[in-house]
Amino acid sequence: MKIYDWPTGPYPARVRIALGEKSLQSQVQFVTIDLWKGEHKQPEFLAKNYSGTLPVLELDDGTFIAECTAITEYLDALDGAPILTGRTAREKGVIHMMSKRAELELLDAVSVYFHHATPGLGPDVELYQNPEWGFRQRDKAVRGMRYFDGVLRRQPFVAGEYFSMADITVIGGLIFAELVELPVPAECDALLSWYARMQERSSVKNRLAISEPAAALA
Ligand code: GTS
Repeated sequence: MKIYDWPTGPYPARVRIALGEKSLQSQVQFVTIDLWKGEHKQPEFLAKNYSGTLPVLELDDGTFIAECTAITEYLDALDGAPILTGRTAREKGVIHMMSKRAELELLDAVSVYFHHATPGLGPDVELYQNPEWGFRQRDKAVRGMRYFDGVLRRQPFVAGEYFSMADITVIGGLIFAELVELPVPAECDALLSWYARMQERSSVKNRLAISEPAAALA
């Protein structure tokens, strides 16, 4: 399998964490697409993913799978023992709902803030910006942080009792928030202590190391 990504990107982080959780790192070859040069908007890449976003998984039969949720579902199903996307119908429904909510209320909102109300990827890549929309989405993201803080006051993980894709999506949101210097409100102590715990997981800690050549890791 190949994964096209930008190693430090928050969305790519989601798939890198999923690979770590499933111990699939050695089965993937990474191809870097330079976001800052706009390589993801060039026809060669758009032919792989119409949306012009990263990451994209390419299977050995030439199938391309984009969208972090879809890639995670694929990776999780490979060994017939899903641990990230739910084992029962109930788990699958709740995890999907919470992951979608983490995209809508947090991660995608931070992303819109970055692309619209900050210089984003620079003038050559950001061809249309709407700062007012960006700032609204920034405020939405902070509201999302408060929502997930409330969730994590009641349960240890975003979708309940187990680590899942929904945790990974919130982690992606907080990685992006750090990059754009959007702090989690100090009173969101449940979210902050959950995030400190998440950063101790090896899949999260080692997500950048997994695409380095073996020699560089020695
Ligand atoms: N819905 C997509 C998914 O879940 O995979 C969104 C993917 C996405 O926005 N990826 C970012 C991207 O390609 C990568 S990163 O910002 O996290 O590194 N952004 C570039 C752009 O121009 O939108």
